[in-house]
Amino acid sequence: MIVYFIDAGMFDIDKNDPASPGMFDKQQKGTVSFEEFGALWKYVTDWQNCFRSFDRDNSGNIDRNELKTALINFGYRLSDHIIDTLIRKYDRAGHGTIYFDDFIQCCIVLYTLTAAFRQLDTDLDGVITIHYEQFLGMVFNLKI
Ligand SMILES: [Ca+2]
Ligand SMILES: [Ca+2]
Repeated sequence: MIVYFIDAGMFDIDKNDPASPGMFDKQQKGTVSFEEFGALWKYVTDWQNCFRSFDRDNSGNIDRNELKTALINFGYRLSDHIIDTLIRKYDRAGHGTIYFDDFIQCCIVLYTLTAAFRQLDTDLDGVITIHYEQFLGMVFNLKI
């Protein structure tokens, strides 16, 4: 399971990104010690438990309504239009549902994009005005 994630690019080693396994390689040796593996394992099982709790019908994947409930629980207020967009983007099999690793990816990307937006939305009204180059800089500097 873990090897699969690494292959999928989920855990790109980036020491500065808290959402990457670099955070488990505390000694920055490029390898993961037993303790660090424990932390990594906990990270994965936490995600698994999170996924299972939102997979209401135990289908092994997250459908549209399950995703909506999950994101509301995480504190996001997103329109149905955006939920549909997320499903389309992360629905690898084309069945209108999202698998475990795609669910994690979806959550992390959403978190990263939201954090980047929030930095510029200083008055927290959900609106930002940025220049073209600011936008490009923002997007290309994202670790997604
Ligand atoms: Ca389900
Ligand atoms: Ca604003």
